Amino acid sequence: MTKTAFITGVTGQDGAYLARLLLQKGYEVHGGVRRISQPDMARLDALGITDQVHFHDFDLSDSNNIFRTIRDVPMDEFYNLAAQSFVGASWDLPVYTAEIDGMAVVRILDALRSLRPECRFYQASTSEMFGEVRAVPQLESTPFYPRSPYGVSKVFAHYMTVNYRESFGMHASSGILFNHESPLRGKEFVTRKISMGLAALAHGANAPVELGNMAAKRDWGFAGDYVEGMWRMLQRENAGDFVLATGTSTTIRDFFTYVGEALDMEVIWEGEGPQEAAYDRLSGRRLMQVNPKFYRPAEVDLLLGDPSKACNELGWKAKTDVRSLAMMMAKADYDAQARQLR
Ligand code: NDP
Ligand code: GDR
Repeated sequence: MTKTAFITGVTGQDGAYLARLLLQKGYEVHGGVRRISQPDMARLDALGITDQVHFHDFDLSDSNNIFRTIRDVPMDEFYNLAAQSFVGASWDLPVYTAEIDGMAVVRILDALRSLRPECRFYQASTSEMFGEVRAVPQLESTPFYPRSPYGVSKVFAHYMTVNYRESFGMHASSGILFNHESPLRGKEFVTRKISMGLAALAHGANAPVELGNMAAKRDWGFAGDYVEGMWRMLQRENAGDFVLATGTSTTIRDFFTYVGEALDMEVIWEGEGPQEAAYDRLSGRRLMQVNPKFYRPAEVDLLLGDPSKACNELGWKAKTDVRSLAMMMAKADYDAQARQLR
């Protein structure tokens, strides 16, 4: 029998890749879309699947809408990927972030409990819950110490997911995913900012890429690999919590260098902190300068995940290393900009 999935945040990076994966597996895919003046289907269009997804008006800020959607849309699996997902914005939008990334998750869980107790649930948890470095590498049992309103809201949603599983026997899983990127990544996130900015410089633009803290380290994987892990969590007999990560951590600085190399630049570094700058040895051009406005009020310095549990219990492993990811994103942005310039 055809399985049916509902994806919140279907227009986002992960939503698009997950929708494609589930369609390939023969699912009927339903997606929640916010009512905005011009709905943006660019990611689903890029994957060529827009006309295969059933769309529904859906907004996490409207509890009645959440209830009616769960009552009316057929669903065997519910993937909650929608969020105010930009950590940097969460200090400016703390209450909104808490509502959307925290409270709305209880509303979903409670509606599922009442209306569809058999429906399997996936919550998009995050390595940002680890926050301040307490242990390296980080795994399912590492204590949380979130460092942003985003991280705090996600910890609340994570424990609500655990609580509904333990209290009501719901099949509710939480994927603690480390950073995952792709050519479909939002333009404000650091990897995409770098790949777009360096691609523009490779095409002859002059403006160096403006960035913040270059020393932070992240465990970066490819989003296309990670959605497979989400799906596997819901196929298990028992729900649980799983870290998905590559097991390798890289500074922003090194990611920048990898993207530069993919675009035939030889990146050299000078200065430190706010004075730090990058140049291309071959052309002598300045590639990067620090703009302190991109520093965060509190930083997460080092994320490095241990995905052993996912590997052993889900048979999941990240297939794309950070250099391949940097190359994939550099090439995609370079080619896209070349098409625009034609
Ligand atoms: P994106 O920012 O690309 O996508 C977020 C999605 O949520 C978009 O479809 C957006 O819709 C939707 N959305 C935002 N606010 C609302 C709302 N109020 N009601 C309904 N929908 C809303 O995020 P990603 O795909 O990168 O991430 C998916 C999830 O995984 C998020 O929950 C994120 O916090 C979490 N996560 C992501 C990681 C990563 O590295 N990518 C790592 C760990 C966790 P619209 O198109 O209208 O903006
Ligand atoms: P993150 O991703 O906060 O880890 O959250 P982001 O790419 O925004 O930042 C990563 C690191 O880069 C540093 N940085 C900059 N970041 C941005 N955005 N812009 C800059 O100019 C810049 N310069 C330096 C940041 O300070 C930070 O240390 C992502 C999101 O997808 C979350 O939703 C998800 O939960 C986590 O990954 C895991």
